[in-house]
Amino acid sequence: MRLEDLICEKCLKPAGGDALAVVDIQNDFIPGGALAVHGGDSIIPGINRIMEVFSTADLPVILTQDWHPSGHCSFASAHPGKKPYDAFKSEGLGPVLWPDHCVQGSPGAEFHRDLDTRFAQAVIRKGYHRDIDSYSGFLENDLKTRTGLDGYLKSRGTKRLFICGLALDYCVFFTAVDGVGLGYEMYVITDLARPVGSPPDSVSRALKTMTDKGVRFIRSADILAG
Ligand code: VGL
Ligand code: ZN
Repeated sequence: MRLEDLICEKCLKPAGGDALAVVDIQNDFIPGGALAVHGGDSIIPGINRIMEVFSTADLPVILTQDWHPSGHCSFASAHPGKKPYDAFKSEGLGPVLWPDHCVQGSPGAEFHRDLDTRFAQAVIRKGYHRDIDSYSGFLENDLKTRTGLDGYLKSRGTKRLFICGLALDYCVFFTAVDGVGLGYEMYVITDLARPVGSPPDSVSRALKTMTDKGVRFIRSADILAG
């Protein structure tokens, strides 16, 4: 299954009840960063355009920000003898360990300078508990601890959430699946997301699971400005 082949919705105009979440457009996920996602920078201009469409229509735009303390449990450096991208599976961690990334207050944790953060009304930070990782913007990997995103969206009347950003096979994927579980209609904007691709089956697993759970896919060009 390839992202380009997924069935896409056509020509949809954002309206009341819609919101946009932009996932982890931070220096460490951009080429040159600690956990670089191939082509991560190439989606930023398109993300700015779509954020403008939502904010101009007075619809919620939320940024998520990976925000780890130093020594975070998801870092290979916290596990003696392990290297970044080594396979690792334990409660709420894995399937691989990561390089140190998005350390709180570090330049790598900052939003990329080209991201136009003026269009966002809320920033949800995640992954700030040293012993729990959080791929999803809604729920930490213990599947209990909430980030507050659901409360924010519900209080702004959101029913349908569009997501884009990095990385397709981790934070975008888990946010999309949790969103469905919390009752949102979820749309991944296919041309505005890029994967890490580690381990090698991470993208195919993510696409299959999202499809099975009822996540929908749309191209940014099919989201119409008002
Ligand atoms: C992410 C791996 C580790 C992501 C965050 O934003 O997708 N991936 N931390
Ligand atoms: Zn992380």
